[in-house]
Amino acid sequence: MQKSKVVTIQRHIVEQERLHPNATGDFTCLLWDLTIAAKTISREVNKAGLADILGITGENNIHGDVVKKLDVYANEKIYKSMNHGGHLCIMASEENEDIIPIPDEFPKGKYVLLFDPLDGSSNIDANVCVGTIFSIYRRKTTGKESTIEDCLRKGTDQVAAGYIIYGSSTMMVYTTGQGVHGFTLDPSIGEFLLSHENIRIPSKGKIYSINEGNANTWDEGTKKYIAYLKENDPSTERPYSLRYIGSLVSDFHRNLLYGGIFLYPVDYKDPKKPKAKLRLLYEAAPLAFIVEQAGGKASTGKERILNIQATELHQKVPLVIGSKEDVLTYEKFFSQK
Ligand code: AHM
Ligand code: MG
Repeated sequence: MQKSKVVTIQRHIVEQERLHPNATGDFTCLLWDLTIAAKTISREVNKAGLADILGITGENNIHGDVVKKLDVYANEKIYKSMNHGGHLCIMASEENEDIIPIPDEFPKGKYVLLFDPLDGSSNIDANVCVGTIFSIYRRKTTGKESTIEDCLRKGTDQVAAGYIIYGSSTMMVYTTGQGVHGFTLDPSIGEFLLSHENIRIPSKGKIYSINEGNANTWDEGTKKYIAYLKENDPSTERPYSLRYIGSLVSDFHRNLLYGGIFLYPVDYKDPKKPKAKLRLLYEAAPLAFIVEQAGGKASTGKERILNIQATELHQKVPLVIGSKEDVLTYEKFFSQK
């Protein structure tokens, strides 16, 4: 006899919305549209090695990265799935320099969608997991047209956030502020089924994830913290193991389930021009919302990620995210540098 009930993502979203007495169903439809885009992207990612879709377009995106065809595909798929439902007033994507308005012919809604269509896509030719990250806000401006102000937000204002990981199976993980829930796509029936209810990140892990090739560019606090993790002290479960895929969603997802810490600190190669890599609005803030809902923590080293007010669409921030105790220990090292 099967013990657990089968819950589709659709049913789960509806049940979550019922917890809000004034809900109109709009939000449920929005998330539902996103799952359709996710399924289509999953299908394309899975057959990437077969089709001519694999490879580069030859263009560079606004960050100077080489754009892969699947990035373009995922970006268009999300845009086209989300632009006509009447739930959104504006969108922004890692792949577009400016805000993405809803075309005039379609109804406008009260939500804002920020997304990274295919994060980690530089790995895709090697069959490494990639992911889509999304963040949803309520509209803030009241004028006829939604503006960039609706996108430049503080992470604490998010009403939902999540990611889809295209891995050995495709999973969607999301939060609406009532815990973090994971769904695995059953390709035989084309449905995301609840597989990880109320995910909690262990308060301390044994894994650290950082690009160690950049060690010479780190600040002193980060250098000392990573050296500390490598010291031998079984009573504190050190040395930690290094696991770095170089695909944020994959590194984050593993640490969310097993515990651990992911770091992408500022690069001080040119001390006059310190550089962060990851983007606040559609990478750091949504994952920070998820990790906090799972009992973890996300920080720049000195500031809670969710407290940062965005001032630019593609703003970059240092990101230290994962198990609460690990991030707290990092913050201690960082403050003593
Ligand atoms: P992308 O949005 O262009 O894919 O870049 C973000 C990716 C993250 O997935 C990953 O954590 C990071 O870049 C890896 O960077 P690096 O190769 O410098 O270690
Ligand atoms: Mg990205």
